[in-house]
Amino acid sequence: MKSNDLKMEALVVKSTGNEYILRTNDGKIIIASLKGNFRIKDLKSTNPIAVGDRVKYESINNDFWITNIMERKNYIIRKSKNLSKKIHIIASNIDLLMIIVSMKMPKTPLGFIDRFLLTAEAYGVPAMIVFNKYDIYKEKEILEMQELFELYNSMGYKCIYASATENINTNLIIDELKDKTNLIAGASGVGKSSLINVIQPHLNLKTANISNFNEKGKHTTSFAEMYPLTFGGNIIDTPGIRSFGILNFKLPEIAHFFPDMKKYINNCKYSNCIHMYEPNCAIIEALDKGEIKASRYASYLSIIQEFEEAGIDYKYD
Ligand SMILES: Nc1nc2c(ncn2[C@@H]2O[C@H](COP(=O)(O)OP(=O)(O)OP(=O)(O)O)[C@@H](O)[C@H]2O)c(=O)[nH]1
Ligand SMILES: [Mg+2]
Ligand SMILES: [Zn+2]
Repeated sequence: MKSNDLKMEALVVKSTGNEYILRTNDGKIIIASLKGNFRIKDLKSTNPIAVGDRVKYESINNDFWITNIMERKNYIIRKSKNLSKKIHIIASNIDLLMIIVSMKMPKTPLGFIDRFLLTAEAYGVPAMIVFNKYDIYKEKEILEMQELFELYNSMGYKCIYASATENINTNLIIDELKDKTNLIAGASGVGKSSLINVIQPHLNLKTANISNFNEKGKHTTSFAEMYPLTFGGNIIDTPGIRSFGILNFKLPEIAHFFPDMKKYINNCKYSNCIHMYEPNCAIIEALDKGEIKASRYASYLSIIQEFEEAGIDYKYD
């Protein structure tokens, strides 16, 4: 090992597909490229290097080249937009996944929340939920939100309600983010970049009104990017997505990533039960008794059906 090896280590803070922005160990920002023969074993992703990766690099004639990627602690993926067989790594080495949702303008469907949580469980990333835009909720949304707090708290997911525009509870968010590498994710227009701007005003991230026509976000943020937090830690703003993906899991494993179902699995008659048509299924019984919420089971079913439609036993969603 050369004596300057450590100096040549850096953190990937942004990738546009052909160039990589790195933060070096001494805090400098440099732009690096990937050598043509760079490969990562075992992962069919469109991007071999993602935000959050620790890499080694070398400098040749003032150009920087990434030479190695260090082992990932974890990562979060989504299905690639164009190539359905491929996946896209959103970010790696995450300490906290903060899922941003909204009860209105735009309303986040429960299925989205459950898919985000499923992926977090599958890849071992601690997750919590922030209900943003609290300032515009009426009684109906507040009641609905309270039910969701109860549901998700009972599974161990912390929930916070907040408002970026009215600066409500952003201090509670700061307490969660401090000294961690945080991935901020959620649908377009829920206010991810707006929340980050309240927490770190100097970043001045681009935000945009949601469309009046269909009350959807306009995909304002286009690349995931990591910023250092002035109070310690890092924050990754991401483009709005509908859901994450999972890879290489077998159908009977899926319910293990639903903490509210997991506790019943051992009581099913068949060890490879997928909790749909099997007799003596403990999960169906719990559902009938109201111990498992119908919305959660519906999310579970939609994921299983997608896997089945794909015609193989395991697949990303
Ligand atoms: N009323 C209200 N509006 C908010 C709040 N937070 C964000 N907004 C508005 O929602 C719109 C979308 O906010 P963005 O921060 O761009 O949303 P985003 O999640 O980053 O969206 P993408 O980058 O497209 O994924 C903007 O018009 C914000 O002003 C909030 O707490 N309350
Ligand atoms: Mg944004
Ligand atoms: Zn079962």
